[in-house]
Amino acid sequence: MTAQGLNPPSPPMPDAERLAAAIDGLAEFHDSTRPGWSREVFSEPYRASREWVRARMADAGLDPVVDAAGNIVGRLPGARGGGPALVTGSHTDTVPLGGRFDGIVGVLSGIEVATRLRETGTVLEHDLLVVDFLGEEANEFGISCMGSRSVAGVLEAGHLNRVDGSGVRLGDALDGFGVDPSAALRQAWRAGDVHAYVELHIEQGPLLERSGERIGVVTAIAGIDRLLVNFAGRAGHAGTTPMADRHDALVSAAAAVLTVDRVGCGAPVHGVATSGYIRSGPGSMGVISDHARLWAEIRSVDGSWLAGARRRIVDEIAAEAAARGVEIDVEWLSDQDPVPTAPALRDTIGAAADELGLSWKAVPSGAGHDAAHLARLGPMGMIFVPSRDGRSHCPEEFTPASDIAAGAHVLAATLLRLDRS
Ligand code: HGY
Ligand code: MN
Ligand code: MN
Repeated sequence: MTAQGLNPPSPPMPDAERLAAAIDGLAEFHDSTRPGWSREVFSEPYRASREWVRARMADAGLDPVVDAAGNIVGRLPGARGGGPALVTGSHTDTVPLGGRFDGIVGVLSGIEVATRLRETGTVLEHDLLVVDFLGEEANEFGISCMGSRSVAGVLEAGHLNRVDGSGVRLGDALDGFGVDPSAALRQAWRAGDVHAYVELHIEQGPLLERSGERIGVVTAIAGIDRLLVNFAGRAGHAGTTPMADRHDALVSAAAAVLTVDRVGCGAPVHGVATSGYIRSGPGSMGVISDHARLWAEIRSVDGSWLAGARRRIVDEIAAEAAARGVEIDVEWLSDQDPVPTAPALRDTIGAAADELGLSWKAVPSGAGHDAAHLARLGPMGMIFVPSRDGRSHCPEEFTPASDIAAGAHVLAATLLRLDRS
């Protein structure tokens, strides 16, 4: 144990092969009937994988517990433990037909770093928590980051009444997964519980790879506004109804998809807009659609652009639908503001990368992360490693083991520095 204030001990090198094997091991838990890796929240592969993650944390001596929101929380006791903790982690659920690295890298690297600290007898002053947060990805409930919202105290009772495409309530889905929804609403960590939170994650975009830098020091996490637009038109015979007389819900929804794209393409700063999917009916070629639903999202690290884009999208969709005599109803499913990382942690991560001789650059995160919610509890920072071809949320998602190990090494060096701050 080194005394307070002296230079932190040299960060132990992660075991790159063990970390790569862990990533491969977790990748086994997926719906093998579909391409890529599908391990969505509440799915059977996800349920089975939670037991595997908990066992790995136990093997690492982290004495894991599953909290009231279903988060798996491992703890490496510090010399002056019991006070504000160092926290790292991420998520292990995937999008449908996703990849093997998004979120997974952060959870398994956290376990690897804790393992290396124990193996080298490097005792931190603070407790180190390694967390696998429940349900980070976007889902049909419209509530991502379920577990990190709970610990940050922003999982709300109203969220539990959201339903997915088949009408299941989020509260019932949590209950079926062994989570007590009401307890999940009441287990917020106190702001003083977190000394600092640092999350390692793949960039999921092209900036690092294009720059040739090894490490990304994240400046801000994009705000994400997700919306559901209901279109109500009028059914009719596809063959006999003149075009001018139609109130076609599906056509208005399709026009809305182009509106969403146009708003995103018009962003003068970092701003993007994406239509996720449409559901319409009655779903026969011989019938004009009388209802349609569009799920879409807009994102930006610039809060003022985001606010303007929200207004423009709704105004333009409404005007187009009105011109067709189609009525709309807009429900904003989530409105997560942009979250800057803590400047002090950016400096610490940059210094850690410098110490290890790894080049780095400051990058924004277009992706959302659990870290955006943990920022409510203490200083938050994120470390990125490159994504090949900038691809993610697809089977092509890939980051070489050497880059992941480098990211884990920077995580270790950052935690050691923060431990003395
Ligand atoms: O969708 C996202 O931004 C993240 O990958 N959950
Ligand atoms: Mn992620
Ligand atoms: Mn993701």
